[in-house]
Amino acid sequence: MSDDTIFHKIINREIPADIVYESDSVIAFKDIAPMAPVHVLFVPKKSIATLNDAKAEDAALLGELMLAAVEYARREGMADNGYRVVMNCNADGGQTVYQLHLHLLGGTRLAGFGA
Ligand code: IU
Repeated sequence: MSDDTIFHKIINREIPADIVYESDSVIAFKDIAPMAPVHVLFVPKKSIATLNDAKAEDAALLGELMLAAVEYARREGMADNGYRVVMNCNADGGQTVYQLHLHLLGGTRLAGFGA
């Protein structure tokens, strides 16, 4: 399991990021290449490369990621209009950084999936 991704460097303050939330187990920062007016990444501090690598013991951590995103969406005033959370897994899912992370996207009307 890789524990030296760019996100680990952000967690360890080896490279800068615009950090908007942090707890003992989760960090959140603005995406460097935002796909929406609000685009924040919620990342566990524990090394988990992909969603495939999450174990039953990580259930609470995954819930914390989700709830931290909801809380941030509320604070940004996006709760009523809505927002999207996305987790990409492996190549076909579009994952490029192999430390699990949840994307929170909002602040505009996002295009729908599918045809
Ligand atoms: P993905 O789900 O693995 O594709 O998402 C990785 C995201 O990390 C992507 O949206 C990048 O813009 C973002 N990112 C970042 O915020 N800071 C970085 O230094 C790097 C990527 I590299």
